[in-house]
Amino acid sequence: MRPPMQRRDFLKIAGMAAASSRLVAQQPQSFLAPVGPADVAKTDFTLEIAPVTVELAPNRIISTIGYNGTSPGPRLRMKEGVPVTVNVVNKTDVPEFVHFHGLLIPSDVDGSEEEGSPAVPPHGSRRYQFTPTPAGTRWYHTHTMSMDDLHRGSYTGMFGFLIVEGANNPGRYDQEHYLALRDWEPYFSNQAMDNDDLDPAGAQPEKPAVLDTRQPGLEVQADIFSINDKALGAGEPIRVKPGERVLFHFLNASGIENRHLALPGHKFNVIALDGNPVPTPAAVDVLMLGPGERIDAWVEMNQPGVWILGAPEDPVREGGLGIAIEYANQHRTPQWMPAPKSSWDYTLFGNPPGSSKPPSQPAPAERLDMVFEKVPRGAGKFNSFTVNGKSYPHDQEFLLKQGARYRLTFHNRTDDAHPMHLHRHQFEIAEIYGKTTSGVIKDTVVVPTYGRASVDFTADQPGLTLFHCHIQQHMDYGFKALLRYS
Ligand SMILES: [Cu+2]
Repeated sequence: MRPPMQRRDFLKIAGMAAASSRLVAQQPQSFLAPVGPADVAKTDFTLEIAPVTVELAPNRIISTIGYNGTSPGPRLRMKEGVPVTVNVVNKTDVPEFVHFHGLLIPSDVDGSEEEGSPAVPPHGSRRYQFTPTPAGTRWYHTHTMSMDDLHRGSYTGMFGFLIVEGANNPGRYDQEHYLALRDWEPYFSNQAMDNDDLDPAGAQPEKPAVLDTRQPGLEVQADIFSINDKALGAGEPIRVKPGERVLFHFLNASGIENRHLALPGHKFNVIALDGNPVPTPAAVDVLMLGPGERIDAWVEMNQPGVWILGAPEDPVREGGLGIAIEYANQHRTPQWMPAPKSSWDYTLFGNPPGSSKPPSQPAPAERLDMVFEKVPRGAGKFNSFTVNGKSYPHDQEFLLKQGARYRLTFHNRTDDAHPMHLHRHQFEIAEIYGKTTSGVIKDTVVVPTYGRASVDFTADQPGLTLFHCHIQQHMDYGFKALLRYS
């Protein structure tokens, strides 16, 4: 570890007036700048990886790595089925990978070292060419390992929305906003805050009879948060009028923690999960997004006032995870009210149980089971993780027959809820929280603490396929597996 005084990244300069005024001059444009040419679907893109500064608030300036001088990076808007070229220019001293999350594309352009995608060399460039599919809210981000370096991988500012335009019709809306949730200046802690208590405390079928009481390792934590590039209170509010319907595209771009969101007095009408329209749109008080997940939801603006759309947990919201929603002609400090007690439940959005709608596919005959376990301090100061008792890469464990449909069952024997991501494929949630469902198509699912979940997918994307926890530290210390086509 480098001594703190030599850290170039995540430079906290609160109170250093002279330095901050110099850095303010370099601040990147707001992510929600007026819609311009960048918002038109294109076929050629350039992403330049280089140091950036992010002014979260006037006294909170972060120095990190970003794309095209900003963090989040530019919103990439592509058309489904129309081939694109993404030129990635790496102006840093280390190899980089750009992963296109949620797209069904070949291994060599997926942007994962494990799958054999070539790196973008230091001070070099690489061209990714692929045909974007399916339509929906996707995103792109670095896919390097961080290990014990909190200035690499998903701790940096290298992330952005990627929109694949298709025929999906989100319905009528008056405004549209893309909001990415982030944390900054992470550090190691043995007091990691647990924000998972808003989730179903019900079925814990994988809870061991005797719990592991060994001292756990250091985990990554953060106290500074933002939505896009602004901490709560520092950016422009979202200005609305009574009766407007506002469509939000949320992304949890954190590499650390599952997050919740609420807007006092309003409900979120969830229409898509991970960019895929859900069979049963439903209104909820609180959203939950694991790292990597997206939610598209519209809100009917029918409670005039000035409100905070933000994290229900006070330290997280007060640390910056929020944005003001300001109704016309309302002038006051943004208000927060505790959200009604609520459990996030993916099955709410599935085909209704007992409905005449059949599951979208019959239950697959092919089964793969994965048991997730945590080894306290299995990696020195840090915990390590195993899948089926073994560490990565599971050479012969997970062999896929092309064209077959699989049921993948996750047994989470750890005391954490993990956002599990399958590259280059989408899966349908079949069972979670002890309930069965169908029709919810995702690429990332949060498997509850000591919980079990089953997902079905068709092996129709030949090539190495990475499967991993989207919490950076967990992935780096073993929480991943490589699926191979036989
Ligand atoms: Cu995890």
